This record gives sequence, structure tokens and C-alpha cells, in this order.
Amino acid sequence: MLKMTQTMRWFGPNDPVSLSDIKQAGCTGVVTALHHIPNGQVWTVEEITTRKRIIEEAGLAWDVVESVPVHEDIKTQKGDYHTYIKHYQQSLRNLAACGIKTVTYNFMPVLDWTRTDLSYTCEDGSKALRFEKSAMIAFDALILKRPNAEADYTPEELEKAQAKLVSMTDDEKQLLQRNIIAGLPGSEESFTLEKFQAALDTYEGITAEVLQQNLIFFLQQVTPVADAVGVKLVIHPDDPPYAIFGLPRVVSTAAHVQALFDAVPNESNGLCFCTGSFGVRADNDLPAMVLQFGERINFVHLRSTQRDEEGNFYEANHLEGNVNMYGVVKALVQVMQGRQLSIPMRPDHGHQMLDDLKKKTNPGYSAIGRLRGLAELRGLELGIVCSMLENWG
Ligand code: DNO
Repeated sequence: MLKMTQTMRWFGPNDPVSLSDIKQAGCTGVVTALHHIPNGQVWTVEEITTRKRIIEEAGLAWDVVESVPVHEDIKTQKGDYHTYIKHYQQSLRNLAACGIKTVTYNFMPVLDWTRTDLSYTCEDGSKALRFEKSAMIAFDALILKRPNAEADYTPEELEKAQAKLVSMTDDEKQLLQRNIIAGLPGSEESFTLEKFQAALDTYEGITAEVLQQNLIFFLQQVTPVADAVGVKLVIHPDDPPYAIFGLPRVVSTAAHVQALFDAVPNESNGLCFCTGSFGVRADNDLPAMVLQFGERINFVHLRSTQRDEEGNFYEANHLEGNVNMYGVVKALVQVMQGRQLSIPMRPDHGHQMLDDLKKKTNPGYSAIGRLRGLAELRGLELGIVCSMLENWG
């Protein structure tokens, strides 16, 4: 029976986690990107080949690109966005020419994924990433002082944010600011306060409807090229899956995703099913979403989060928290048998734990926590596959 292809994210030759580490974790491939190429520039065949060779010499395959970033001008349809779309098309052709056929991207305005705390101590002593609403509001309304930010929050939320800010030292405030706007691993942007506000201002007048139309326009331009060269584009959902900084969000729910597939039915228009992102919303039924979008899921991020009633969440162990991982993996196994193909997955994030607590690691991307997650997930998958085989006699 077909199982998922096991991969890990690798940030390139400077990643403290080596290709050999990834191979020892049991992976057959990696997910990586040419982070050194500025956003909006073409990925040349030469650059792609150089990276591919390094990966293959380590006995691994480059299964998925994460990500070819989408330039902000494309999201806002300002400036030189036609040129950036042409560059994107060319990067897809070049990747296909090198045999790399799955490309991740996201359409989150200004910031890629966002957390307020990168070393939240769990009950077992390991460290997790966390999103605390009061800290977020304190940064938005009281440190950044975004115009009209107060209008987005209730008086109680603002009061809590005020109390949070008062409880923080200057160093803690600096750290909060860095965590939110200095760029988490894989993000292409890093901002100062002034530059961040200027970036937010470029979304003036861009409602969710407009952003969705801009995404659809982008897909209409790039999917015919991707179809022709056999590349699957996979969109990563919003993380967190709701509005922050008053910015529009268009990839947070099943309805959002369905709207994209309805508008652009091209075969290459696919989804990166990230359980950690979608799972933050209680109204996203993850196993049902896997079955609904199964034909278009071409890459999977498996991770869980634990929410509380205030809208905070932290990244739980992979088989704990709010995500029904059994249901998700079972649905994925069914989808793969139906499609008769193996979908690449990666354990998304992991706790900083054991020896990694003493090392400088990329937040969320330390080796041991991800290895724990991967080991648990492949055990879960094997159990599901075996019990299905038994049931079928
Ligand atoms: C975070 C990642 C995201 C993801 C991009 C895809 O850990 O899942 O940064 O790579 O949003 O474009």
C-alpha cells in the first residue's frame, strides 16, 4: 500500500541540521528553496542544478520547493507585478527542466508565518513556538501604534494587552518585536518598525475580495505554464488562519480553498495541506478537508497546535493538541490509494529538546524535535496502513 514520502525541510548549506542528519532521520528527500535569490528574481537552471547536486550527493532527492516566494507587488497588483509574474513563470519552467515538480508558495500579506514567543517552555521542559493574542495586540496597538488598530479589538482585549505590556521589560519588548517582524525561518522579509508600517500601508484599500482576485489573477497567469511543464503549485494556508494587523486573509478555511479551485480548475492548482495552520481554527474539520481536497493535495505539513479559549495557541507534540492526526493520516492514506501516488510530507516544526536546547537552532526547525514528530507520524501511518490491509483480509 502506498505511504507518504518522508521529507524534512532543509534551509540549505548553512542549515545547522545537515543532509546527513535528515537521511538518518529516515527521510528519502528534502524540501528546500534558494533563499539567497532575492524575491522576484528568476531561479536559473544553473542555481537549481547546483543545489540539486548537493542534495543528491548526500543520497537524498529534492522533492519539493518551499517556497518560490510571491512578490508583494503581485499580491497588491502594484508596481512591476507583470514582470514578477513573468519571472515566476520562468522559475517554474527552469525547475521543471531540472526535474523538480512540486512548488510551494503562500499569499499571506507582508508577513509569512507569525508567532509571538519562540521559546515557550512546555510542561516536559522542551520549548515550543506560541502565539499569544495579548502580546500580538500589545505589539500592534501599543508598540507599533498602527493607526486605528484599536478598532480591531474589544476593550477587554486592549486592557489585557496593556497589562501585558506593563509586565514586560524593555528587552522582552524588543524580543517580541523581533519575533514578529524580523522574519522567522523561511520568511523572505525582515522589517524595522517604520518599514513594517510602510508595508502595511501598501494594503490600504485591499479588502479580502481584492486580495482573492489578485491571487486568482496570479493563478490564471502561472497555472497554464505549470500545467504545460508538469509542475504542481501548492498554496500554503495562512498562519495563523485569521486576520492580523488588519490585513486581509484568503487561505484560512475550506471555503477559501474551494473558491480558488472553482475559479482556477487547472490541474497544477494545488494545496499544501498544513494541519498546523488550518488546525488553529476549530471550524476547520481537517479529515473532512483532506477528503474534500484530496485530488489537489500534493504536499503535506503535519503538526498540531493546542488552542485556549482566548485565541492563544502553542505548537503541541505532533500526536497531541487539537489536530485529529489519526483522522488526517487515515484520510491521506485513503486519498493516496485512490490516486495511486505517494504524497510528500514533512513533520512541520518540532520542539527544541534534549541536546538541541544547548544549540542555536532555527525556531521550529531543530533536528531532534522534528525527528520525534516524524517517527511518531510514520508509526501512526504504518499502523493505519496495516490495519486497513487486515480489514481487507
Ligand atoms: C513555516 C512554514 C511557512 C511556509 C510558507 C510557504 O514554518 O510552513 O513559512 O514555508 O508559508 O510559502
